[in-house]
Amino acid sequence: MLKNTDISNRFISSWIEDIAKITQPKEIVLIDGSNEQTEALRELACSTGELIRLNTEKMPGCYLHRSNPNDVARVEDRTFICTEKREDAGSINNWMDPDECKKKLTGLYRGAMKGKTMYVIPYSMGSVGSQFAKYGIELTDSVYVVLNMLIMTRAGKDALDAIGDGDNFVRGLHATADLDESNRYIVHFPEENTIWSINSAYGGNVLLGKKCFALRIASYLGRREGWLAEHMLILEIECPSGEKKYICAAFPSACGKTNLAMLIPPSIYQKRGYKIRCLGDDIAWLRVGSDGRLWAINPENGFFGVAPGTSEKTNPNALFTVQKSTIFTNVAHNIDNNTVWWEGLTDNAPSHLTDWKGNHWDPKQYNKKDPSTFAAHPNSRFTAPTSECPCLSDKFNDPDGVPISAIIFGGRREHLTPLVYQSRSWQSGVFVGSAMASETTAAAVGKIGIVRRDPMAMRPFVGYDMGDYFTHWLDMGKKLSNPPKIFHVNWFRTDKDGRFLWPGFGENMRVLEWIIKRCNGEAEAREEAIGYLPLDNDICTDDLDIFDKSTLSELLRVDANEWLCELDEIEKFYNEIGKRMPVELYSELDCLRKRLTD
Ligand code: SAT
Ligand code: MN
Repeated sequence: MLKNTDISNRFISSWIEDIAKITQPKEIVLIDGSNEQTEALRELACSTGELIRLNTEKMPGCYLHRSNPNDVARVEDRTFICTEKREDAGSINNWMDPDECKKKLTGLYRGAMKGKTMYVIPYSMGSVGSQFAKYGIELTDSVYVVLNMLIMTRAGKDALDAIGDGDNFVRGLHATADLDESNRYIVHFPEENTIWSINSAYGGNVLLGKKCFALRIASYLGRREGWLAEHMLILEIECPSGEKKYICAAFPSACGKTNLAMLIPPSIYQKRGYKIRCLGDDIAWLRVGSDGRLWAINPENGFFGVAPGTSEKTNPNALFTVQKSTIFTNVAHNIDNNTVWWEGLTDNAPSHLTDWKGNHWDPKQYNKKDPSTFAAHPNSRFTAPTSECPCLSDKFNDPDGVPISAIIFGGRREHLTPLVYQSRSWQSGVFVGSAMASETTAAAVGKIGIVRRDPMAMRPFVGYDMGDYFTHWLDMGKKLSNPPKIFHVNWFRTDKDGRFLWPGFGENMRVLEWIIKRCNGEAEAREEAIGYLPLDNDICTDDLDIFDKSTLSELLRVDANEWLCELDEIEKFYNEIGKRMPVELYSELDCLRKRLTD
């Protein structure tokens, strides 16, 4: 039944046979990564209406896809970690008994691919052959998933060859089924290197190389093998001296990782010779190098970025990237010129739009405060190849990765956390990461704008117990003779009228400069209970016309009472994590409480 070539690896072929017996596809097609096959699949998707080909002159190789309106974001309450023992999944994750789960889902998978093609996608996370690389195979009945995976991962023959005759690959199974929300499941069997997904066809639920493998399964493997899989962007800063430094930064979904990773420095910084280049916007795999430093790669090969808000002003590099070879999901369609639009792309909407659900869009109905009136869905996305990114670092494909000087944690907080501060040590940096919280966004189904604890921006993505995860972070620090310095930033602090105090976007370069100077021992700091903060003149505000120094003082203010309340919340969260919470972090918490009350 398998088309193209037969697969000689018997672990793969017998697994495919087993799955085909259950799902009953009419045929099975191996994805080889060739241009011919990819083009034929695009044609097929256009003929069925799954994709709309956009203006070939203005946006060559670009397509629009609309997902089912009930299926527009990750579904955390339907995401499960199925370990043999419940306690190994931890108290933060949803858990199901692996046997029970398989029984239940096998029922749902039975006959789910009848009359359809099952595609076999071999893929590599990381450059094929790199010491960081890990391999997977996704079986799916969705052409949209295949075309996205071909952008997001290194998929095709090379990955299959790299797996060779072995059994060391992640088995991913996805069936669209009938998109029934009440039977939507995203389940992980970390002990068996296996992922099952059903009844969704959207983003992180179905592009199994991304959150499911590169974070949930990989974090589990990383703990076992002594490395880290993190929800982090990676960027390169070229300093005026020509020296290049690398930074990782963890922010929850839809908090500006893509924007920071592709930042264009303000003109005064450009004149001084600063350049920023991107290595990744979502995921980093981190290993201890033989030099005692932490080395990172981005295991992905594309960007699955949030479209709304992306503009010539906020992220010109991303906008350039998505002009070619990009799949847009749930953005608005500009029917006059067959291009795309989303809120924030331009100040005014074009006159004739079809909204993300495929209906005529009436601009008169538009209400800025009501996302249900938007032309594009707030979590609409672009899937774009890294190769189209004009500021991609030439280290992107380096199999050894890049050495990391600084790790930044950040969240979306109206109050409390200052613009930037540095932790005192690796251990206190792990505390800072563990205590992260952020207001929720449209990237996951649920209420928006609620503060929730989101340690290391990994709450939805750690494939095992959260306490063990923190212990693993502490252990990693012990193996690093030259660890990165750890910082926390907050671009989202507001004044009493709810306006953002900090301009953000390219201006974040001013904060990055302080961070790099701290790493180089070139900037002073004032010591506060929570860590080290910049002295008033150490964040450059030249050329920031609408900005006065009192705003900066407000941005860097630490309010002991607010922090004491926060510590109570952190402690509650630690208690929720339970008995595997490392004592070191409770002791960080106690010491901070003491410093704040002294
Ligand atoms: O849908 S994804 O999980 O891939 C995107 C995100 O939430 O960061
Ligand atoms: Mn993400």
